[in-house]
Amino acid sequence: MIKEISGVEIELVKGDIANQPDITAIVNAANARLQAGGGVAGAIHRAAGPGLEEECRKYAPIEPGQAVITGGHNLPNRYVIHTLGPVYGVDKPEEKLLADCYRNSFRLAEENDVESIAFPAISTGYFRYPLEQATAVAMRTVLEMIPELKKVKKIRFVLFSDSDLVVYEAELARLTSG
Ligand code: AR6
Repeated sequence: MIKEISGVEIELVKGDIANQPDITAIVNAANARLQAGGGVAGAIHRAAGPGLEEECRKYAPIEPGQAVITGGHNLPNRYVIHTLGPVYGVDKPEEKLLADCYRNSFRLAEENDVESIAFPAISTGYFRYPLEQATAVAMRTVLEMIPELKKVKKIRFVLFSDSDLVVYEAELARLTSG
């Protein structure tokens, strides 16, 4: 699904965040230490190679809601934006912290002239944020940010399963209808 809002394209796809060659910056659902780990972070670090962990060392540790930017190393993307989502039920207030992840990622994207950015569903894996709730926060925050964006022209959400994609599609349709 693709929707254009105020000149910015929002695209929802099923896929692997580490395989988005046409995107300037991909966002990593990182851990505080900015190390490889599993899920999204594992996939990104595997594809980027050891240079990424090395570059990350100087920024670690980060706090929930914070974001930092590095090069893409062996990835096809110019940048990786690493953000730490809240652990559901532990890091509070979780809605604000999750929204901060998206806001701070956009801030770094804008500062670095990023035209296209791809997000995974931050916090919805190992960090157990219920997908429907996380989707609502992600989508609402993105729609709030769009009027402030000067550089970013394309926002892609990369979902890992068909069922996750359906939830995102329903939320985007709901928020942009009428
Ligand atoms: N591409 C796109 N989405 C993916 C991929 C992929 N390659 N792999 C998983 N997902 P998670 P979190 C989906 O756990 O909850 C790590 O170990 C997944 O199905 O990667 O923020 C880190 O080191 C889920 O919907 O991120 C941290 O310690 C979503 O991406 C911790 O997990 C996020 O899953 C971060 O946990």
